[in-house]
Amino acid sequence: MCIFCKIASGQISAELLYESPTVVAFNDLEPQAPTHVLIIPKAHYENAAEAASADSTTFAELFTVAKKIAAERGLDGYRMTFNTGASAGQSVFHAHLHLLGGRAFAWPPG
Ligand code: DGP
Repeated sequence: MCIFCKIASGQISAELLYESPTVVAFNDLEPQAPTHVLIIPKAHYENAAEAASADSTTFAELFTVAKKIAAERGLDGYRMTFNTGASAGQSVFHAHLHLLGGRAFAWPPG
């Protein structure tokens, strides 16, 4: 079982910021911004593309949760990222939406 499946199922403790029957959100272990939340489907999909194809309703919920957390924190701008594939920086192969906020972000990203 992958690390995010263990967090989603409660086998590894994490402070959950949000939980529904299909999605959980928790703080990133290595935050890259004052807000750095990971929002994941509970079901295991290797990456965002796989998650979107398999369950578009749950995939859409990831964005709804990101919007809710950003609003709760009063973020006036934020970045949402799916690193998809190792060459794009994906290191955990369970689909996850990064919600980053609380500082300015450069474009293009590194
Ligand atoms: P990515 O590189 O896009 O696959 O992002 C994986 C993120 O997951 C990375 O920012 C660090 C975070 N992370 C890895 N292991 C854990 C963990 O056990 N707990 C938490 N909260 N975050 C983790």
